Amino acid sequence: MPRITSVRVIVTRPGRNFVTVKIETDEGIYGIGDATLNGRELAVASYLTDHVAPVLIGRDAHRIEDIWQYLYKGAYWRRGPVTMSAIAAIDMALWDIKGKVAGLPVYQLLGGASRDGCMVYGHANGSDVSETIERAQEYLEKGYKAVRLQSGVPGLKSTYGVSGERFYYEPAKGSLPEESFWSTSKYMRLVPELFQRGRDALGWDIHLLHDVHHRLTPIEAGRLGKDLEPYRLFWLEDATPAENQEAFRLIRQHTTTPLAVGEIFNSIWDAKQLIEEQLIDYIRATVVHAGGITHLRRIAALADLYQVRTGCHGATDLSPVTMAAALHFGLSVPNFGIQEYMVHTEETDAVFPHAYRFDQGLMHPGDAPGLGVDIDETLAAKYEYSRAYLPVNRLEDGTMFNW
Ligand code: GCO
Ligand code: MG
Repeated sequence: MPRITSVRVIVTRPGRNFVTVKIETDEGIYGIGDATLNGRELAVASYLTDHVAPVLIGRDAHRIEDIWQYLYKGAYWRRGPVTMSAIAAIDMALWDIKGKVAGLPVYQLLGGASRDGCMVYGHANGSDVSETIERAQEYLEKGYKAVRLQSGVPGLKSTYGVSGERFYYEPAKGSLPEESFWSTSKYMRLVPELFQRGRDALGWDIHLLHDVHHRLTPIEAGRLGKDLEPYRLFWLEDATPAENQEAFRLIRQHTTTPLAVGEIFNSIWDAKQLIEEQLIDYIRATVVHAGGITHLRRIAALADLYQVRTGCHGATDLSPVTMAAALHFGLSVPNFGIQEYMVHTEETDAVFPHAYRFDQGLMHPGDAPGLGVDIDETLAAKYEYSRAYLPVNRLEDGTMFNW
């Protein structure tokens, strides 16, 4: 039985900030987990170093469920993004260790492959509709089966999901938050045109997705979903803020466009009503922000009872360690739907060498024992942390709004 001898936190910035936990054991085997919480990284780093590491030394690394329960129930203060990202990182690292000890990739420990690979979607972002479609065409050429369309909105200086980069989208920047401005009416006029022209140019064999990024009221979301019905979206994401789960009842009354939600959820309780009332079609909770593989499996098991499928968050602020863990989870879980995939920069990939691979629109975690991802600590040490914030968003009259 491998005993935990050290729990270390590694903060690095190969192009962007990442927090990684490394658990070492007396048998020489170690595991790693992602603890990155975009824009609030050091809070999780401190939670792990100051409060979690001391209670893990000497424990049996194989007791994943018990350690999960110990950290969740034992803190007394349950849930929340900082706590749940810290627990997630420990959980990932312990699965990594168990896989390495067994000599098996983690997906084999989770019941084995339920499919050949995990369908992923890429991000086509353009400053206008034509540019977005051009980028979507590039994804088609790369073999993607699904792509998300986001376009700049005429009359708005900047908008969520659009960046100057071709395949990277990196919203966290600057030592203070950037301010962007929003107009629901301008946006609502643009999106149906985006998808009409998108279908005309890209055809019907590709899945199309869109992220509203929490910016509509439920009745506006109902209207948008209805307007988009002719274009048969794979999903409409984060149509309205989801703290109030009941709000989705109103959207459901008005549209059959499939709904996805949950990238900011951190526990099963955030999604319980949404799932049980079948108010959503896809749950976007991720390994890193929702308590690790152990807790995400629990969420997926609940979702499966209601024919809700998974669609895990996979933006660039989720490190390659999360990407690997998400693919082991996705390959094995019965109700997998799709996985978001934004390629990392070369700098990031060099710090986190990994076994997962992309082929013809599907991704596979590879067959290396454990998670199949590592951290090059010497290289990581060369990139110093620097504070970066997600943007904030205001209405055109200056009112603070949802980003
Ligand atoms: C997505 C997300 C991201 C988040 C980002 C926050 O669907 O990929 O909305 O773009 O905004 O990951 O850290
Ligand atoms: Mg999103």
